[in-house]
Amino acid sequence: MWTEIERVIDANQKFVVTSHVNPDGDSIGSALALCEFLRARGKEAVVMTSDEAPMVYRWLDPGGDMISPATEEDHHHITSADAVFIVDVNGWERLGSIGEIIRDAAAVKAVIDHHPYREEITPITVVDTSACSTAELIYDLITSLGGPLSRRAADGLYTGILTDTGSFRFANTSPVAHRITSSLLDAGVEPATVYDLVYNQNSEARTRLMGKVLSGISFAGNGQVSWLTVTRDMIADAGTRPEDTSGFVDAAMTIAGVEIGIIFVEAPDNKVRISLRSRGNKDVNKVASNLGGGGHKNASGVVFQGSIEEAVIAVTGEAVKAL
Ligand SMILES: [Mn+2]
Repeated sequence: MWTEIERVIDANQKFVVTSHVNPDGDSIGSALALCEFLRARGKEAVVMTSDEAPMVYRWLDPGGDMISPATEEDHHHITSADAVFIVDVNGWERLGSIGEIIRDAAAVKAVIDHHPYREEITPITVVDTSACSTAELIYDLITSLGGPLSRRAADGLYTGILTDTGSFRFANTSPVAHRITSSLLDAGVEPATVYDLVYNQNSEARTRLMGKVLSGISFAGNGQVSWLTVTRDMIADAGTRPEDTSGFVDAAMTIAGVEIGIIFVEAPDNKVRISLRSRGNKDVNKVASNLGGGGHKNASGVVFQGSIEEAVIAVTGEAVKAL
């Protein structure tokens, strides 16, 4: 599986490792672990992303040398690189502003991902949708090539598996994921510390906003659809930002009997950002697709043009039909 990737590593000296827009635990953890591995092999390597990495993942980069967000002055890393590794994504448009620079660069490109195949960026592509995370694939790469697996790389890979499996709750939590996790603990990862650093970092303001949002929860379809609404005023009054609502939708899914949970977040220009979650066979990808959005069966999103009231009517109507 790794023959071609190994050839790319052996044949080149200067590397850029990049990933998708809106970086998450898996994209950042995987990219940093791969970068660490390349450096341990005597290569020059740097991690670069179009969008800024969330604060909760900054501890994975104690040297602060991850370039995130990348500006125009950083593009020379790409134009002068021998090879670019693209991880946790396999579509050009999901690479953001640096996608075009990478496309035009002379560097060899290689993709390592676990998302369903979208388009060919390069013939050197390893996509395995059976992997719980890209971190699982990077772990396999590092160990298949004989290491080394440093403590820092292990922290990145553990963070990737932790976040992409929803803290070992989602259906992708496989025996392989647990076996790799076991090796990562052997390499020194401290699970309680990582969990605190990633998840127990809410601000007081976000927690108060969450209280307000949760107290307004509504239901349809005999209690099988629940939804939360967040107006721009609520976000501003709490002294928070729209991204502080991330994760709120999961609270809607903790209620017994709820099959589909939805959050409506009012955005500028008469738009509403909507996230949907579902259990089992309830397909919220279909709900989102019918309204011009998309995603996976159990997690999807839509940007709705209209008021929050109009969005609630349209989306909950589709959600009830999907029960
Ligand atoms: Mn991932």
